[in-house]
Amino acid sequence: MGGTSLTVDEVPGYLAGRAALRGLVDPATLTVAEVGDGNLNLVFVCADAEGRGLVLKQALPYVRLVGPEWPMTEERATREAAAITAHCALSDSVCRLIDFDQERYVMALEDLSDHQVLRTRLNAGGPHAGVSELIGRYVADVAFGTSWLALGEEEFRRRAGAAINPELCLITEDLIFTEPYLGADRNSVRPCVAPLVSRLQADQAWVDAAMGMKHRFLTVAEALLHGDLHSGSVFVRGDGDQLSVKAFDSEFAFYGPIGFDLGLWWANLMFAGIRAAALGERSRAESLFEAVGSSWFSFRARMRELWPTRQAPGKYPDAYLTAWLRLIRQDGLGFAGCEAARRTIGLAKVSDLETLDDPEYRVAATAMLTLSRTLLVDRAVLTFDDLTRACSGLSVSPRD
Ligand code: SR1
Ligand code: MG
Repeated sequence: MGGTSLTVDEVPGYLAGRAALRGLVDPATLTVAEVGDGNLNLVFVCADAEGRGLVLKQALPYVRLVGPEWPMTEERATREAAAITAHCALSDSVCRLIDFDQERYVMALEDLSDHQVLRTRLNAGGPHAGVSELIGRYVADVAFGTSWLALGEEEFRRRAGAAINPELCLITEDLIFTEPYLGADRNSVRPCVAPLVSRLQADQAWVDAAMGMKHRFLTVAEALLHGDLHSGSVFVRGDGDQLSVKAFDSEFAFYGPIGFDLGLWWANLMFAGIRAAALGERSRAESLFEAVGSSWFSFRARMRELWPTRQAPGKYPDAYLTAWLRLIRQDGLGFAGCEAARRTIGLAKVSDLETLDDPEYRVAATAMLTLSRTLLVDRAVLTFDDLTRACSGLSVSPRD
């Protein structure tokens, strides 16, 4: 029964008809707003007169950003529901799934209206202390918990087989790993950085490194990833002891290289930091660049904590973890380089850059493309201190 999109007016009746939902909110006093501002889905925020709420997310049979001319399987909702279920069992930093309607591809999700999207908070200059550490821990929890180390090899392969997501992975393969480097009609940049993009696309070291990351993305299946872990896929509320961080929107989930989730996260911190720097907020920029390393150290610490819980210690000595972490870190840096390029050049850009005026945009986009090259080409030797220095050393004053 795919293809029957809900409307705001239909939502109360829909909720009343779902046994799992009708007791959670009062359909008779419901207010409903469609707030989907992502690239793919309908999202309805529902609240009743008593202040109870939930969110419905429905997969459309096409890519919303482009329209019906780009059909897209609604099965992505089934895959997202499965990923949320698996991830919720392993981490508190995940938006909860309440119900899944397999016929209409509608998920009912925990209402996080008291949270805000991290990218919105960062663009407005809001606080981020502690967020990156929690994201590092979340990535470790779901990565380790869905890996062969926690599940055993046979169960791991069964789960990896069940979690394939070819259509959504193809979007990633095209947008993140192909088009920015080889060129595409869907690419666009403002004229002020077009010469730099042309130079990069003629830079064999950059292109080859990106193709190397595409190879990793296509061939490595370590854990059930979020698959699209940028600052628009993270809700935050509060600060300090009251901080709540919840990852959401995991429709791109698949068994892939763990560094992919880290790399997307890192690049999006860099976008936020470069934006801050371009706007003259130097110390805020530094703190965002440092948050890249913070998430890695938190990820690594949690992986080390989980390591003794692996199923077959005799088969996986401690040196295995050391080598594996090195590989994940290198992957993360390379994937960050791809995300830096794709969100600057390709389809589906980031408001961190796109809302800047031309003088600030020029320096910020130039900085992100410069970082992309450093991350990709130097990923095997780059330390987080090097990276912080590289970010901080970039020319990001519009007056430079
Ligand atoms: C056509 S979908 C474009 C992008 O939106 C999602 O957030 C993913 O990042 C995807 O690449
Ligand atoms: Mg998304």
